[in-house]
Amino acid sequence: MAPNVGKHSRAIVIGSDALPVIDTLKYLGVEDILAVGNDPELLAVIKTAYGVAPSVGNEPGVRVWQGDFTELPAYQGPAQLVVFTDESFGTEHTPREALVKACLSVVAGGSVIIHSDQESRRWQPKYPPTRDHLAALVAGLPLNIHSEQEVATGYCGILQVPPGYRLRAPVMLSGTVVKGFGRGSRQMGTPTANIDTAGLQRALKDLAPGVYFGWAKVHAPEGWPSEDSEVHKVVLNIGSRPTVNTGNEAPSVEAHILHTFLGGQEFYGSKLEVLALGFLRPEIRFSGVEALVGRIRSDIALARGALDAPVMVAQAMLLEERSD
Ligand code: RBF
Ligand code: ADP
Ligand code: MG
Repeated sequence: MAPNVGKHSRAIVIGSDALPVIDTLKYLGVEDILAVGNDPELLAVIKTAYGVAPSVGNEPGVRVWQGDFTELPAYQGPAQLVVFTDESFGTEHTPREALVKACLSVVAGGSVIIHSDQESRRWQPKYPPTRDHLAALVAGLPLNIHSEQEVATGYCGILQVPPGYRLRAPVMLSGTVVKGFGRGSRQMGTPTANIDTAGLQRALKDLAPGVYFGWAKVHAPEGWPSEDSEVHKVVLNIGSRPTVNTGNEAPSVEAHILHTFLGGQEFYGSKLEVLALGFLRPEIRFSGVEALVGRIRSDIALARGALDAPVMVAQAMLLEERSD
């Protein structure tokens, strides 16, 4: 069935046809399974069948969470595998929202499976998606279509999150730090140095809106300690900030540098170079600033880890060796 699942995998199974999928996963040796659904009766059946594991914690087991998958709290993930059964992919939320949430819930190299049995097809003619529809649904998301097939029990589409976060080629974004919208990302705990987009048009052609990580170098003001002008880890948002954008404010390129600057609070007007190396996720309209801040914290943790890889460390030299 799904590529790369085994004893130490965590799986999230969504929807009313979860039971047979859980059986299959148990058979494959998967011990840590979270069933997600709106129907309390089905979740009760699952609890009866598999016993009750603590709702959170490090003990593997079958757990249940009642609610809409798109609302699943981040602490329930991440998983190696997300399986949508039946209606869970199409009717409770839009398929695109379901896939965006799936990307956020699956580790790099993990899989997303869309499964439906023959029965549900009769009452849901638009499901499963056609190949073209599926291709349109994953556009811009870090998901590849691995396979799509009719199996004995119905339809099965397998999507995969690429195994690494690396961009095919690093992209250099360089410009002056300008004033942003003053909405107080500093109060959010994540000040973002906004790069003047005037000089970035060419580079931005290679980058879809979304969240990236890489290395950054600020040419800090005169008199600031030399550490401030060293190469530091960075998370980057490129896009229109749908969570907070009140109208049609222009897209921005904002860099939160993982360094506490010693020379002062701000460095507007300084030159900033960012080398984008990997894509983390698409931009999302969160339910509020709190959810956004929570996710940015995860982005920072993912970026820190990814940038420790020797291939990423080696790229930092591209900035260290540049002189202006
Ligand atoms: N804004 C959004 O509306 N959606 C996002 O998914 C989003 N992701 C971000 C990720 C990172 C790492 C950073 C630094 C910012 C992100 N933002 C996002 C932008 C955020 O709304 C902005 O920094 C503040 O509103 C201050 O301008
Ligand atoms: P604005 O809306 O003007 O971008 P922010 O609240 O996002 O305001 O603050 C950003 C400013 O904070 C940056 O332009 C920069 O001068 C300063 N700053 C201080 N520390 C950092 C950091 N670690 N990363 C990014 N910017 C920082
Ligand atoms: Mg900013």
